Amino acid sequence: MIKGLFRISPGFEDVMPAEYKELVTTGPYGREVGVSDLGTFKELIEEHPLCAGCAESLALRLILASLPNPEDTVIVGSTGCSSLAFSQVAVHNIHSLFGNQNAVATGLKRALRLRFPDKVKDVLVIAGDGATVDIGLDMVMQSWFRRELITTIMLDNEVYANTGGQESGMSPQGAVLNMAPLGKKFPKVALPEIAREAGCVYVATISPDLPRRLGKVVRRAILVAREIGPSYVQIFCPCPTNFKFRSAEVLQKIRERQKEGTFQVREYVSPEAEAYLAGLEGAKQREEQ
Ligand SMILES: Cc1ncc(C[n+]2csc(CCOP(=O)(O)OP(=O)(O)O)c2C)c(N)n1
Ligand code: SF4
Repeated sequence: MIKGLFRISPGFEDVMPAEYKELVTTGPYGREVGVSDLGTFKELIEEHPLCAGCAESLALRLILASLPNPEDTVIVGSTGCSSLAFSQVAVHNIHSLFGNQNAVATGLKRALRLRFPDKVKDVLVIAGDGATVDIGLDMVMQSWFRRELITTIMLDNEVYANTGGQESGMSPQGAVLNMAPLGKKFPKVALPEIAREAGCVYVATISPDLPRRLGKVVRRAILVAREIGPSYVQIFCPCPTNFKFRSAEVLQKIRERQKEGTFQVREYVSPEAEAYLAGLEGAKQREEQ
């Protein structure tokens, strides 16, 4: 995978929209970028189809700005709101059938290791909570049990948003949704704890309200998945459309939930992953001095 793969087919240069041309020419390649460089490169076309104020789109932008090696990264998505934006990002991606994302990512990662034994290729799953904790849970957990070297990111908006508001395993107890009018009867699934027990060497919960921390978490999750084991990141992304609050209130909602303790920023790093990251992060600091 090289920068040259992102190009406009000859003959179509004149008809492609200006912002797509910009995506092709100024993607996050060829230099090291991070969350604080957002705006100096193009990672996602502005006119993506997600709702105004959607926290998933915020999270997606921050993830795309945090990839340690975007040229050699493939994102595996799944059906849901976030998948609508994947045709508009500047990183290689594959759309998988709803719930199959970790099985597809497994095959892809193994194939890339065989095809490019001397190169680092990062495979990253980005999917909604319905795709991860409900329909795809079997494949998600089996990939963790097998210690597949992939990173799984859940965009947790606590609802099946794309199909109009059914409850998911991640909806909080009592949540009333368009298609759960009586309120959810049981609590949010503790997927971070399950991930840890199932073999993930790095697990974190985070939100787009802490952009730099989110960037660091995504980077660490991808780096450990290169050599140590699978990693899981759960990003809290409240959905204004289904939970019926104003677009501008998204970050405020996250802070309210943090204050009441129903959303917490957490990080678990296994001792082996800790030692590995300390080596990498120490070497980077020495380089920068
Ligand atoms: C195999 C399959 N089953 C069901 C659907 C219908 N479907 C499309 S999107 C979606 C909900 C996605 O919810 P989630 O994963 O939480 O993502 P969100 O839309 O909330 O971001 C469902 C059930 C589908 N497209 N394919
Ligand atoms: S329905 Fe919710 S999750 Fe889906 S695009 Fe709109 S705000 Fe985002």
